[in-house]
Amino acid sequence: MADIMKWILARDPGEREFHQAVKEVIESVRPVLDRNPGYIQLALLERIIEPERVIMFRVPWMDDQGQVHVNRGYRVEMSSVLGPYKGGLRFHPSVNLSILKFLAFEQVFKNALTTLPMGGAKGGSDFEPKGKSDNEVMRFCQSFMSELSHHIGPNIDIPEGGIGVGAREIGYLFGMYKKQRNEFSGVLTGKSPVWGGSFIRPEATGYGAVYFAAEMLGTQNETIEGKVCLVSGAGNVAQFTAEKLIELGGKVLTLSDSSGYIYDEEGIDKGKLAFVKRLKNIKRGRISEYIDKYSEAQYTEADTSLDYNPLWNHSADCAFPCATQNEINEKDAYNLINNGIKLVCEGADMPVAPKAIDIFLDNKLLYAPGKAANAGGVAVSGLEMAQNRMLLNWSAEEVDRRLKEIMHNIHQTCLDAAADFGQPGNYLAGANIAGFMKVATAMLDQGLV
Ligand code: NDP
Ligand code: 2IT
Repeated sequence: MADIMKWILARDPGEREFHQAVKEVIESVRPVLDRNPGYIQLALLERIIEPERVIMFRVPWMDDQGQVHVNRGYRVEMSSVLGPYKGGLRFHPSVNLSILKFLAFEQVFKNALTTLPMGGAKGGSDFEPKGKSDNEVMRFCQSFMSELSHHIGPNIDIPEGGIGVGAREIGYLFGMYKKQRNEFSGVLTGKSPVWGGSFIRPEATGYGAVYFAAEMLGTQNETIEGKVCLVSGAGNVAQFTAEKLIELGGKVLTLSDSSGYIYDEEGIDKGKLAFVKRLKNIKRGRISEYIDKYSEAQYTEADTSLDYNPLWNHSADCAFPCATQNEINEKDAYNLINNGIKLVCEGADMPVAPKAIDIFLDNKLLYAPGKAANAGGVAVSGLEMAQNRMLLNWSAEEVDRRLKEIMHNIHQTCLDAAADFGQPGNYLAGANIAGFMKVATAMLDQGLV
């Protein structure tokens, strides 16, 4: 096992986030390999951590002043053992191969946990959509898709949104794919329900994370009602996490973006959340503008000289990190615990750093890893694919009912796998083991390919 880490450190030097994601899974699945020593000779782990295919391409585009820019586009097709490649796109200046390999790797196990037939992939670009006009974003999306369209398809690889890629970008990407291929198909998910999307897809990741948290609390005969919650981010996942928490009687105190966070002691209610949605999704503004409207709240600017994030240093019951990777470090973990936190549920991918995870597990907190807790998003993408194949649309109630059932089943699967391998209540071990076992079984069935 140590050899595998040594191997990828030498083979992929500098891919810090990818190493972090791989190490976590390898440590969790050790007992599975002890039970199945044959997996070693078959190099199952080595095969799982090597992407089936990586596509990298130039994305030239012209801004509104006529200046040409060049970005880099990627699609990491990690595994197709359970179905066609499936996973989101991220447009953010920090995007690089390490980040997309970590996300594609996580996606393989996440998608396995949904029980739907989907392989794992992730793509994106180091393009910064913030501050760009709609026309600039459209030209970028068209250039990106003019290349990506050669590599994807409804039976091959089905991308979706993610950080920096929302309904607007999915529309432009779909339009270009359709024009290039002369084909109206379910090649992307997260489409508008007006032209082939599923109801509840925008809500699914956040709602699913709250359903998962409710399942965890249920094991201790508790509910979301009355729970004081810290939520980070102000994008898709954060908005719908907050929405479902409020609906179930929780009190949401915080939201954030990369510039800072707001703390509203009264709680962010339905009306205030509607303001945030307009601010972020239509006006494309900053979360700091919340206090212009609600002056009783406080805004704290992000301060990179601090070795902790003050958002996580408030008294609360539950924490929902919904922004990005590694947003809760060791110090934040201690701050959360000292402030009485009982549950940490990852809406984002890998938001809790490894040492912070250890602290939560050592303190017997209810801690849910993203690959289980935020799987509702990709699960409803799978339901969108199913609806596209049938050329029909289920009602919002029907999709929400299926989402709830899927989250219930993922929760149970994690608990069962953890208990089976001697770590009862450890959702991290449970998610990694259950996802890995499904992928490993399919790989054995399909031979050395
Ligand atoms: P959005 O782009 O809608 O929102 C992202 C939010 O996080 C924004 O508030 C953004 O602030 C903030 N953020 C992004 N990068 C950073 C950073 N480096 N530092 C601080 N804040 C940052 O993305 P989503 O809500 O879709 O995604 C959030 C997380 O959830 C990601 O980890 C994503 O991979 C994961 N996820 C998303 C799913 C989905 O269905 N959308 C499904 C499963 C997981 P700012 O505006 O300042 O950049
Ligand atoms: O991280 C994720 O699971 C997503 N961004 C959603 C992927 C998808 O294909 O729905």
